[in-house]
Amino acid sequence: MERTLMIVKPDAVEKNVVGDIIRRVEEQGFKVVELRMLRQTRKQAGKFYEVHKERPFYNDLVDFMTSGPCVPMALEREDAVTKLREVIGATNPEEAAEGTIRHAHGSNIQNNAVHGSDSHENAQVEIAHYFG
Ligand code: 3AN
Repeated sequence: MERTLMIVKPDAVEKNVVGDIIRRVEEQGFKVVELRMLRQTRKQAGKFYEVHKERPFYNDLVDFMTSGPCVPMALEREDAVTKLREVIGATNPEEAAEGTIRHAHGSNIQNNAVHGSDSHENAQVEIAHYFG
């Protein structure tokens, strides 16, 4: 069993699709093991996306992630990190495969409905970021 972090981002919370997104991951065999709703401070969101600090979209990304509440959750299943990335789909919703969460609910490359950890190591750091 492995754990990964998913965040339902502010755009998806605003669209009232938190429940649909949780249903989609539960249907794929994930167990929700931690969950909360919070509106992040700029400091929290900035730290979470620190790896993107030098990218041109960093400030807009922090604005977006602090624009409303988000719903981080820790999800557990076998091969969780890789499997969740499949269920979420490509970063750009226009390139995300049919049936993926970003295809269904993403608006654009920034407002793309959900985050999923990209490695086992980052998953552990990201889960600790929200759940200690
Ligand atoms: P992913 O979330 O698919 O792992 P990352 O880690 O490259 O993608 O990017 C983190 C977040 O930064 C994305 N979820 C998205 O919200 C935003 N982002 C990535 N690339 C761009 C871009 N070219 N323009 C605007 N926002 C972006």
